[in-house]
Amino acid sequence: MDFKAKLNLYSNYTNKVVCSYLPEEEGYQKTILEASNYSVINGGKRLRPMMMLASFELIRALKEKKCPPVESDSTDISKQSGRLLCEEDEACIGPFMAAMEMIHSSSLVHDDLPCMDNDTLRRGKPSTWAKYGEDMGTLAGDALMLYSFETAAKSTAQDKRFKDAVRVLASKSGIFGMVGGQTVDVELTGKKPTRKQLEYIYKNKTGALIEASFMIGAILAGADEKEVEALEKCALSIGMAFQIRDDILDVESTEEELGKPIGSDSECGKITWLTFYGKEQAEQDVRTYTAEAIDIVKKLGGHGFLEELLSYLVTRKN
Ligand code: GRG
Repeated sequence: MDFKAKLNLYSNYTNKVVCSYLPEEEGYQKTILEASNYSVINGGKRLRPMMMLASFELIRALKEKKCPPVESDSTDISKQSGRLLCEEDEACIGPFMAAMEMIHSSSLVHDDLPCMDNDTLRRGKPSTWAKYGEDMGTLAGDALMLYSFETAAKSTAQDKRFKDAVRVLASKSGIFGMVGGQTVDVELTGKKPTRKQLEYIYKNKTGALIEASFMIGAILAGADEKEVEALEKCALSIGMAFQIRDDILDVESTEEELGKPIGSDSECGKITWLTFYGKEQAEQDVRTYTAEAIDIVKKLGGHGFLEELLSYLVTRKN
């Protein structure tokens, strides 16, 4: 199977799992349910839950000393039904995959608000606040953030793994993760950050959820502390590469391709990796961080699809 076919398989399956946990749009609070679901269903590459799934498969294969299912040419379930996990595994990790995408979506909803980036376009469609109003946009972000934990609680993971996974989900999303990174990003808008501050922003604002995705996938598959740490490091490199590529796209892409206005960083007065280090160095850094991440995956036994996905992200167009 070529990479594009595998990517289709993984993203369709991930999307199905994520959407299966979205709440019904009913009751007096229907508007907020619609606004929350709109922000999740409204496109999105599903990269974080997909990475969580790949990390789960990587550790599972390492533990079982066999190839990840999608790479195998034998009678794996994916070829028969487009399903990548058996029912039991899906009940364990599925709620966390959905929870991760909900937190990610809630961060995009809040990031687009007038008090943050004031963006009216997201994934080529009106951003949530632009469609539902600023009040409902704010509430939709709040609602999704909390519903993600309600969803994670549906996991059938065993006690210790469940507790560890929830702890990672909360801490990487919060003050010592994404919220921390966004705080510094907002405070330094219009000012020149130091290298350390810039690195802190990228590691936390963008990297933290990617780290959580890898770590949770690994924890649920039974990884030991060292394996979780290795994947946290791997994900940090991916997060750095991903955000630097995002900076490049903000300058080089088109609104049509990106699904949101380009040039928004400089318009907001943000110093990015690109403006700080220059285009050549930024492109080199994307390649170096990605190579570091792939090296860690290989050292843990390798995962064909994940390695290809990471290489593909170096030149992603949206
Ligand atoms: C919700 C707890 C909580 C806090 C919100 C506003 C905020 C705090 C954080 C903003 C974080 C942010 C927007 C970081 C940028 C990360 C980034 C590059 C997102 C784009 O990710 P893609 O390309 O998006 O995976 P799609 O559209 O594919 O889902």
